[in-house]
Amino acid sequence: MRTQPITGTGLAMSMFQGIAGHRAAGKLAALALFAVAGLTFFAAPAAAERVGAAVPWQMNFQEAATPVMEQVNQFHNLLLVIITGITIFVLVLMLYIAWRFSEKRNPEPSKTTHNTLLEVVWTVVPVLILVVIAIPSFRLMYYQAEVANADMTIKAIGRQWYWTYEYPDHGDFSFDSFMIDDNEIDPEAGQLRKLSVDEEIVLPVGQNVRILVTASDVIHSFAVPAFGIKMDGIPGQLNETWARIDEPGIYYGQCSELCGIGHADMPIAVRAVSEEDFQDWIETQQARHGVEPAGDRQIAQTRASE
Ligand SMILES: [Cu+2]
Repeated sequence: MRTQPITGTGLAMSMFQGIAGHRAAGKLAALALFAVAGLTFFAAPAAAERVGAAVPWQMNFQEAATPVMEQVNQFHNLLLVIITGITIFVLVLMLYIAWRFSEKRNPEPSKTTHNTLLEVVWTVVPVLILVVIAIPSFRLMYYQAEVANADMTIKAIGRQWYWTYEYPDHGDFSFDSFMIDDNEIDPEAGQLRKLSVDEEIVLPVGQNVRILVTASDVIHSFAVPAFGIKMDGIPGQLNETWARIDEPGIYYGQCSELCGIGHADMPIAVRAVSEEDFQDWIETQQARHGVEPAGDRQIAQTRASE
C-alpha cells in the first residue's frame, strides 16, 4: 500500500471520514460517503468476508461489530466535539489576549485581582462539562461490565505466549491458539501477519457471549478492537466481559498487556458464524476432543443457570 502514489488521497479521505463521525450534514456527508467508499476500496480483501483488523491509513476506530463498540464510538464522538470546542475556545481566547493586552495596546495594565462572577463561572462551567462527560461514561462502563442474559460462555486464558480457550457450556473442551509464523502466512487465504492464528475462537452471531478472562503466568490482556473489548487476564482472578457480534466475519485482536518477549506473538482471532455453522463447529470440536455430545449435559447446565 505504502508504495502506491495514491496513499496521499487515502489520508485526505480518512480525514473526511473522521469528520463524518459527527454526522456533519450536507456536503460533508457526501464527502464522507465518498471517503468510506474510497477506504473500502483500499482495504478491500479478495474475500467478501468482513474482516475486523486495522487498515493502512486508518484514522478512526475499527468499524463496530458489537453494540458495546457502537456505544464506544458514540462516546468518542461526543468527547471529540467537546474537546474540539474547548481547544478552539482557549486558542481564540489566548490569541485575543495576546493581541488586545499587548504592551503596545494596553500600556497601563489593570490592577484588578478578583472578579466573583468570573470565578464562579470558570468553576461551574468546567464542572458542568465534566458532568456531561461523566454520565454517558458511567453508563457505558456499566454496559460493558454487565453481562445481561448470557446465552453462552467462553473462557480465555492468557499464557506466555499463546491463548487457551475453553467452552464450558459445550462439553468443556478446550484448545490452544498460536500465532501463525511470518514465513507460514498465506495471504491468498486472507491470513494476516501477526494476527492470524492456527485455532480461531468460533462464536455465533447475535448471541450474548460471556467472556471470562484470566491468565496462568503473568498479566495478559484480551483485546478485540471491533468488539470494544480490552480486559486484563490476571493469574488467580477471573474477569468477565461480553460481546454480541452483529455480523459474520473474522475479527482480530492482540494481547494488550506487555507480558514478555512473545507479547507480540499472541494474537486473538474470532470467527463469527451463523447459528447453524456454530453448531456444526461445536460437533466437530466435541468429536475431536472426545467430549460427549451436547445432549443432556448442556440442557442440565442451561436449566441450572436459569
Ligand atoms: Cu500476553
